[in-house]
Amino acid sequence: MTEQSEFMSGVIEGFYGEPWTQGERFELFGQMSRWGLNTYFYGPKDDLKHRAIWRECYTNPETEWLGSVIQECATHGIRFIYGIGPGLDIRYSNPVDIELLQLRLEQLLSLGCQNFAILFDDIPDGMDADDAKRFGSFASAQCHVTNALLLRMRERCPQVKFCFCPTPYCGRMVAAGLGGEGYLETLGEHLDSEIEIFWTGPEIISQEITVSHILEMQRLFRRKPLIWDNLHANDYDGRRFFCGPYSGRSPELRNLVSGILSNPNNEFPLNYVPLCTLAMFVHNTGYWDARAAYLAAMKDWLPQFTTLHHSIPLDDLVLLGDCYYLPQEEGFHAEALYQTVETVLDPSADDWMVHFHHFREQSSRLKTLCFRLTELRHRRLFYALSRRIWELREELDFLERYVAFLTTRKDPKELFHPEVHLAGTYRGGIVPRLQRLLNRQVDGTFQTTSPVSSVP
Ligand code: GDL
Repeated sequence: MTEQSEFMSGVIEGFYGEPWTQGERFELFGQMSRWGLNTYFYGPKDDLKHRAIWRECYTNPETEWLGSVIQECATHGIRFIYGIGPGLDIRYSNPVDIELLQLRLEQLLSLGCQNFAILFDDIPDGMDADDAKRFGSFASAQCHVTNALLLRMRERCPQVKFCFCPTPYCGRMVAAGLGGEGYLETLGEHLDSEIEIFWTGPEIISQEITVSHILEMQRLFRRKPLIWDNLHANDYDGRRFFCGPYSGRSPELRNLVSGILSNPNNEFPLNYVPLCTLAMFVHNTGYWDARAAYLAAMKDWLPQFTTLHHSIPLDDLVLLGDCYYLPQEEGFHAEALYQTVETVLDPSADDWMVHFHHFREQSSRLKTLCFRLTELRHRRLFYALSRRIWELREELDFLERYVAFLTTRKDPKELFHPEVHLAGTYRGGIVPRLQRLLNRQVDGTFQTTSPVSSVP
């Protein structure tokens, strides 16, 4: 944001859960400068001072490590943005709260930070009675606090730049009325025109962000939106991670937004392909082929997969990556595997034997790979993968046993009683049990497994 016109591209450390380590951040900055990504935004939801106790300044040891992050960004020519989220309990009409926010930002300013983000995402949708009386609307209250802070910080340092995250930060939230009527219009009108506004697209996790959607947001915001992209975030589902390519956004978008920042997987080592392909997307000229970008990035990632005894072939890594591709899309080979399993589970399917052999071959390839990954030299990478690939291996093993049972059973009514995958142990626990009470239909709606009349 040193140059208003410079397109921001990079990374948000903005997920729920354990923040990255210093070592991981420094590795990230090295990658970013190699790939030509220029912005890093510090805003981990569970840094207590980012949200829960935002009124408290950082201690000396904390300022030391934050200062070194800011320095390291500067060394790599990366813009550092510090985010603070006071929305859980701020009193918008209380001048003391604005003072405290100012103190927090001044502490960061003294460490060399000039870019700030004030975040109002994921907070209670309502205000204290005094605030409501004074401001009338949520949006006015938030604009008041943010504009006031910008003015005060400009007095300290005229170069400071601000970003703002609205309470409804995607199309679906606006449609649901979050933040109150006319929230975005008020923002467009009253938030200082130099402040960037974050937007995640039509959804929190947007499969696609179209040009027409962004044009509409530009109109409402009266400025270009700044994309906070949750495409590769996985904090909402601990069983998954996403290493598919940056996709579902057309290259024209780059002229219509002021930047694209990705809030990726919690596990830092799993972000190589997501961030590498984001960089490719940002710098791409001509047709954008997400799959080709993915395959190229996978090839670059492969050297991190050296193991004690075996080398991992690129094709195997691609197969694994395809199993953990994108939130709403499996990669090509994982989708093919799924189709094969579906066919194999129906013993009356045409060419059943062909599919059966194909399944056995793919499954054994994946299981061997999962085993080999346990010997990765890059232990952080293995630990990031470990629980997920354990589950994958277990599930394939279970399927293999089930399919073998299908081939040997005498009576079609005979039931499968696995000796290894014991009920209550395998896929046990309160969450899977609760999940089994509701069945998801193909159209996305849910149905209970037991007949229920309407609630009295
Ligand atoms: C969110 C949060 C973000 C979180 C993400 C994915 C925004 C603006 N806020 O709602 O911190 O990581 O979803 O769960 O996206």
